[in-house]
Amino acid sequence: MTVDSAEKLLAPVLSAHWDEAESWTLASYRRHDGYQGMAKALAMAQDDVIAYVKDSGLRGRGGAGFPTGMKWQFIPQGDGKPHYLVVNADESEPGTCKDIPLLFANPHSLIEGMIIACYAIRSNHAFIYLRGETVPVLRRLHEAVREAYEAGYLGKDIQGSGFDLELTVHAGAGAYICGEETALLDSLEGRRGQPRLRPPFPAVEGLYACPTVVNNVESIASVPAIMNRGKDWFKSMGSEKSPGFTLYSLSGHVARPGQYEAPLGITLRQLLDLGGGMRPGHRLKFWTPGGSSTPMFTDEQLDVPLDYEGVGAAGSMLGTKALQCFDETTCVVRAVTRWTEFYAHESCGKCTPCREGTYWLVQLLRDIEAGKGRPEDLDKLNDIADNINGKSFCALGDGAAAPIFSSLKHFRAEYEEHIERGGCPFDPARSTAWA
Ligand code: L3W
Ligand code: SF4
Repeated sequence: MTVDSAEKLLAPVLSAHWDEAESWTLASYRRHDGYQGMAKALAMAQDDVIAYVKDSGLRGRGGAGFPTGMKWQFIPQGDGKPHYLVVNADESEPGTCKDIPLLFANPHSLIEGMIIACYAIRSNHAFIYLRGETVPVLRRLHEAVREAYEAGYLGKDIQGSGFDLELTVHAGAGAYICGEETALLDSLEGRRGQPRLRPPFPAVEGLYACPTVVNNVESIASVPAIMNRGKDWFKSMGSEKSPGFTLYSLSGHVARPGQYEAPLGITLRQLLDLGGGMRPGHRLKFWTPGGSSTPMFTDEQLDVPLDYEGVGAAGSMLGTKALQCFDETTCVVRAVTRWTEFYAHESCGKCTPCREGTYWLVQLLRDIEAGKGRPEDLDKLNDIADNINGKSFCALGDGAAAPIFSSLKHFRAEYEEHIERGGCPFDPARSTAWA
């Protein structure tokens, strides 16, 4: 495919103006129909807004793909309790890098989406829980929120609608587990961030034990365009069960890594065409469809449609659409060791399978990588991962097991080679993945 025909696949909406000067300002956002979706929503009945977003088919962009409108509908009405919207901006999944650039370049799309969501679910207080290390993004968000208050998009009686909304930006302290929605809520309440038992789901008992919608940044930022351009326009992209546009984060050994906004359902082959292919002279060895928590694929899955059904049917998860591509110079044992070290470090320690299991996985992997592995270690790796997967308290455990299972499935011979040779068959100087 030529670059020209590959570029026809693009559907820039959230990223359409990122390269314009001061794209993050209210003035720039307004020049591109900013806050028009909000105006339409505020003129509608609240339940109609929920029904509209539900009919659009928008699915959560944080990893699970849960229908956004349905989540809003779960919020009980007439219960007399405050309702909250909490935006999960704690982006930390390895390879995932879409929400931070979106917030940096186009923060008003999120603020506008939050106003629409809060109006729909009858919430007068919304929170953004931001990954704390991203200080420049925090500053930019604060500035955008200030602009929105000054323009009357936040605060009392928004644009004469009678609807009030306060918006608080909260910076987390850098723990991966706080991206899990209930750990995030504990952290926001001032406690140590550890997952809560679900049910009750946040929609029933969330922040301060009140009904709460927790949505990903990209999910909420997509809502204004849907309200403004219409649900049929949105559904004209993607597939029947996974409609719309989305941000794909292409990274690793590719010629032009970056964010590519395109309809759901395109393939990695097409994305690689957009990104100039693998770096010259190299070929794809393995890749993740949605961050390291999603089982890895090889070049055999290049034509799998990148939507929830297509990736699911092929044995993985679309997750956050973080497509990390590794070429033939990468040692798969080394890559999986690094990911597993991450999970062991970030395990919150609440449940035994994940806390102990990730520790032991790291010990075995480090031994194999260092040439001290034994043949029986491969079954042991599989056994430990099996005792984590589905037996842990939250999704972090399953995520830690995923690269173990999938790397053993596709690259068992490479593990065996490490054990037989008593060391890594890759020249570390040539293995640039970790340079
Ligand atoms: C009310 C019910 N609400 C489900 C809600 C639930 C949540 C959403 C999805 O994990 C995945 C995970 C990571 N009544 C409900 C209900 N809900 N049933 O729906 O829930 P769930 O449990 O399917 O997923 P989750 O716990 O939200 C998300 C994977 O994403 N992932 C992680 C990415 C990390 C980031 C990041 O760093 N920003 O996103 C990547 O693949 O492993 O499987 O809201 O309350 N009956
Ligand atoms: Fe904590 Fe891991 Fe258990 Fe999740 S699976 S609760 S991160 S120990």
